Amino acid sequence: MRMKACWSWLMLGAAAVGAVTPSNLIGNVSGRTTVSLNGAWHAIVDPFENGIGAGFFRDEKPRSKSDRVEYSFELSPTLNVPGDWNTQREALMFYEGPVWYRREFSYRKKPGTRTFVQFGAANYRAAAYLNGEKLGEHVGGFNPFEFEVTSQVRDGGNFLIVEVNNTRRADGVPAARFDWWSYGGLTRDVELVEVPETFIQDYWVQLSKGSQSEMSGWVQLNGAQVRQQVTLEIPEVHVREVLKPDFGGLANFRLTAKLELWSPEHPKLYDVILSSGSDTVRDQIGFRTIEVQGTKILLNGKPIFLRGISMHEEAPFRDGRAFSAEDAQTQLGWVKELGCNFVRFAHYPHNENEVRLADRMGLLVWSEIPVYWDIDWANPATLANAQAQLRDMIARDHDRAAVIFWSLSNETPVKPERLTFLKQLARDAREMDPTRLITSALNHVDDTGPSERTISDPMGDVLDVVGLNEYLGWYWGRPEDADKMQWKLNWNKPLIVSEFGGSAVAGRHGEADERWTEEYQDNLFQHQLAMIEKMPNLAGITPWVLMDFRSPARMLPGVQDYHNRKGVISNRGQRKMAFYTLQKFYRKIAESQRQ
Ligand code: GCB
Repeated sequence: MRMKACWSWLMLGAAAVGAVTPSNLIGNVSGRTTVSLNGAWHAIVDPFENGIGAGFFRDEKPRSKSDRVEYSFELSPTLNVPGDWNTQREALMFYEGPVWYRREFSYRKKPGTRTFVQFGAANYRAAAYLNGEKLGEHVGGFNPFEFEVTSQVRDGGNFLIVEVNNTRRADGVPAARFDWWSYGGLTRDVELVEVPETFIQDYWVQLSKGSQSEMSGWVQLNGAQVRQQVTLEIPEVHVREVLKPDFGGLANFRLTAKLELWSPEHPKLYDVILSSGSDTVRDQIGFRTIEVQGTKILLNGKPIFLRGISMHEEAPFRDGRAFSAEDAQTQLGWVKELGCNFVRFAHYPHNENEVRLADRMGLLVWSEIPVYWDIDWANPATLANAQAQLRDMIARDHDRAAVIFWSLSNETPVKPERLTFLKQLARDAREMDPTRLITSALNHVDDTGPSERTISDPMGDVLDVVGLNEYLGWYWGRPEDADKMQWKLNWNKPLIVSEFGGSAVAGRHGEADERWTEEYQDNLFQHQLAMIEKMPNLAGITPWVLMDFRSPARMLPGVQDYHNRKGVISNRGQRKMAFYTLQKFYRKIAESQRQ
């Protein structure tokens, strides 16, 4: 494998202005000193964005009784961070626009350290100010970003103000239409992170493509002393390497080790310790290989069938965006209960709790950026935005063994400017990560016979693994039509049926041909699974979807009430009949794979 320069050298267009890009490891590893800024933040809902002109970021107070200051954080109610605003106040459920958040904190500066403020995610645009001074801006709702505040943070009292705006935009990623809720707010953790003056910004510790014992990677330092040596240790296998970074602070390495490989049956993680100067970070990393051979996907050199499910980052039992370790535990617990070895995190990068838990539980992961349906393909700013979101997704999770696919897009229309756009993303992804597989969920098929469909989207030329969303029995035809349907694929590549499904209200029963009943959904699953088993090149499936989720496009009263009901589990945790049908199918497959 060609040694990869660290991301900082890639000029991919910035989704963050003023931030350390790509944002990734500064605070998300153990060994760092962090100060949580989670909790109650005062928040001003500002539909006309008056706060820019009025200077809300200065947090002024009237100095005399005649002074006119037409806003007050103190008098404005609070919102919890992390959390979306929509589900914290009824009046904000449908709100789209700016909200200004303020959090006061006291701080003691430590000599010889640098301080960053890190946001796990803010949907969709954010502008941050510390003590009245602008730190920078960020675009894109699902990736972490951080700003260095070493020179702005004060000994004693500080105030951090963030304007978050979830307004959908035609030139955004995603654009103005999508089938999920545009939850706004500081949706993931916010914290201060203290690091030494020269610190380990990022590292790549993974097996080389195709090798089960050779590791090639790099460590990137940031600071004044970037040529200071770096030590890489994996004590369990007696690895201890001393590395010398180049003038840019990048230290490449290549080593061999006798490793137990990570797999769903044996999700072995090793303690990895990196140290340089006074900085030490510890991580837990698994090692595995992932490749394609003809129509097969090989994990650690052996073919694997991916028994998966798609899921949104939607909180179980309560409403809103999921963010916590408990949310992840509940949802991935259900994924395991279904008998899955694979999960598709649709349609955007999910929070790190989910990815890290997948690593520990032994669930393979499909990770995706929100290039969804139609977007402004010909707009260079939209491309730069998507490139930055791809870069930051890879930056955060490139050391997670669980992640095997980077997905570039979902159900995008076939047209030349879209192909140019997605090809660029594929090139970027392969350059940043030559080890994982590139996929996309496609939905363009040709009618090549009365009961024959051919997957012919030209993106198939570009991908390693073809994803197909087909909704036979729901958006077209009847569930029984699956019995005679034949599928063809234009490439000798693995195929994953990345979506099929139908909606059912948990507890609503009726005949198998009655829409919205559990019986309809279950019947659809039975016919689909029988059809899919016979599909050519089939390497896995991720039916739509684990749990019911909020969607503005789903209005039918008494049935949807602004929820997409295609979950095999309701958002209150009720398992529908289709859950058990899928579970039975996966048991059968797992059994046949054991033999
Ligand atoms: C799709 C989309 C997914 C939708 C789903 C549906 O094809 O990829 O985001 O929610 O269909 O329920 O229609």
